[in-house]
Amino acid sequence: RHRQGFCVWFTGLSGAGKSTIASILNILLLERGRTPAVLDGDVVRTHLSKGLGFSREDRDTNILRIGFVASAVVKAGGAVICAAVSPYRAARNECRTMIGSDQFIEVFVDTPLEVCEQRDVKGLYAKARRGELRGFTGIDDPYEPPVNPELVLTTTDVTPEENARKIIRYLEEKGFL
Ligand code: GGZ
Repeated sequence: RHRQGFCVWFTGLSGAGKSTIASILNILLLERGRTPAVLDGDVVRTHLSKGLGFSREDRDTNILRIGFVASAVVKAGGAVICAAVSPYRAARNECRTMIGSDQFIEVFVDTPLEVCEQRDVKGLYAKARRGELRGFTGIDDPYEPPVNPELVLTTTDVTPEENARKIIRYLEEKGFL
């Protein structure tokens, strides 16, 4: 059976909902007979990117490592889901080039900063506001939204399940599933 590799690349602020949608997407893909690799920024930072911080250089290193692993999976015909803040456009575009633009599905999880901050699941926004955490994305560090993402998801009016299904629909339309 012919199988085309692909990478679903989530980008968005901390607390935007990337990991939640990614884990539901993982389940939906499993139901369709795919067994995706999942590269979550938070998790990658405890293994592959252990010791890296949040300077631009370290973030870029983290993102390019994720992109490299993703490109290996895609070249092998696999499915891979990446979920990191990935705040810099240039690094995301390098990953797009490494993976192949046709196989790279950039998904912008467009949750407003105010909403992420209200959710503040990990209390990191509060810390950043108090000045206890420096260089926090969206507070005192940049986030560069994608210019031409394959998909833009909003999360204030759409459930994570619905958003994951939107991605499935996109993958079906493009012939990946
Ligand atoms: C942004 C930070 C920071 C700073 C710690 N800026 O909600 P989370 O907790 O789980 O997601 C964030 C995660 C970001 O790691 P990534 O590997 O996705 O970032 S990047 O793509 O920029 O390399 C957040 C936590 O780590 N975190 N400090 N300063 N997020």
